[in-house]
Amino acid sequence: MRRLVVVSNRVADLSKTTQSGGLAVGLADSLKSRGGVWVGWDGARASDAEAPLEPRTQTFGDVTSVTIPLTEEDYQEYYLGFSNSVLWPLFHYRLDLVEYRTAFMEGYRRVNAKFADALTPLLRPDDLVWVHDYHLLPLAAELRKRGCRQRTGFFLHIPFPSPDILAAVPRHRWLVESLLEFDVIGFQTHTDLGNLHRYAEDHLGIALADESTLRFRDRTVVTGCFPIGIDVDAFVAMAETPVEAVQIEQMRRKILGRKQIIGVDRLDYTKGLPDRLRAFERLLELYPDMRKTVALMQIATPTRQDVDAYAEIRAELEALSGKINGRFADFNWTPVRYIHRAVPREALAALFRASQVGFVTPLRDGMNLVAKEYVAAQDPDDPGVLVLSKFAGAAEDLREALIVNPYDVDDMARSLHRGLTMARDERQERQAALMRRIRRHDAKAWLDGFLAAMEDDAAAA
Ligand code: GDG
Repeated sequence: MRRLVVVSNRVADLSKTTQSGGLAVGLADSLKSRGGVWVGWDGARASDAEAPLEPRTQTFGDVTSVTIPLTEEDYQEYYLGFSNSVLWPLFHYRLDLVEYRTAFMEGYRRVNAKFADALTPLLRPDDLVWVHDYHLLPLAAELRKRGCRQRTGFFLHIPFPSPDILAAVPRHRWLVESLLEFDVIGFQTHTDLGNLHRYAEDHLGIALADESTLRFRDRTVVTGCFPIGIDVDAFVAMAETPVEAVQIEQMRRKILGRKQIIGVDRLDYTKGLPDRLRAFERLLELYPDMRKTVALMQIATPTRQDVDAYAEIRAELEALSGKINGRFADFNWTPVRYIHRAVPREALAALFRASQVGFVTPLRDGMNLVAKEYVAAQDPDDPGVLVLSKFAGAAEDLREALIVNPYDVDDMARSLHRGLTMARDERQERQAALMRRIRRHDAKAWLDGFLAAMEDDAAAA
């Protein structure tokens, strides 16, 4: 079996992955089973005075982690700048939030070159190099410049925008040409895949060789759709494990005949949080019988607080939840519970199970794992209803959810009402179908599918 080298912006803490759950576990397991290396930034920022900065290597059984230090300048230009103030908003169709500066682009190239410098001496000839996400689009190109000929794969966790949106950023052609230096390129959805194909055709004049491959600079590039998923059984088990505080709260609600809608997101402007709160407010306006009988719990985990746009959305949400509570709250009922903190994973799973609606309304999202986690957490006998944005990658598959337009507050309010009043047999049918879907496209299927595409490619070479 070929050795796997995973490269991502940050390296998961390999000593802790059993607790943290999610994707890191799947990748770490895969690394452990075949032996491998995980390379990424260590999260620290060193001042230039401390240079030269060397990568740090740690070994955990058969897995080696190599962390690359960044300077304050790298952090500002590569991470906060090009990655999170240009590519993140651009790829989520938020041209209004893109803040392009030439220095950001230069920092981005410099850090990708730094990653390539650290990687090159580590690589063995038959390694599979699997690179993750928008921070590292040009990494294969940098590796090729250094003479590396290993098989490289790239998976984009976020959406790939339509060609006209992408063309709004300077040097877009360079970005896509760099991306095409990978041997395998994977996306979350068919929409994203189609967007790359259209860009290649319209801007680079490259026609598809067949439905998934294109020829670029005398090489064959394999492109595909690999929807990411969760470890369903692990999440089911977690949701079935009692969490006392959640159980007590659930009993209290049962006695009072109250229901709960839940939202869980990183506090990001792509997640559609202000309109989600407005939709809940609209529910209370349109259906007065819902007042005092339903509450919204929104957990919004702090993230990227050094980027201005994130401070703005935080202030907006605090004002909105205060406004809704001021308008509707009663002495024994608080309509919105807004939590701006990270919550332990076990508590999240229990909260999902104890909530009658999972409210997932991103304006754009690569996939959205919360939608899948909400489904996995439900009691099959008395399941809740998933209300899901049509612009989440997950909506391409999870068709038995109530699909909504996250820009249409009335549409979301009506779907909330429908979910909260849905008969048990319809809920059971939808739940069973959704469970089948999240099992078919789980974390293992994603991992195995992508690795097989990389290995196939190697076999074909
Ligand atoms: C990117 C793409 C794509 C959230 N709050 C807490 C917490 N979480 C966990 C959730 C879930 C994960 O974080 C979030 O994953 P999502 O997929 O929903 O969203 P992004 O973070 O934006 O992820 C996305 C994903 O990459 C994978 O490819 O699906 O489209 O944007 O697992 O449960 N976990 C804990 N406490 C919290 O407060 N423990």
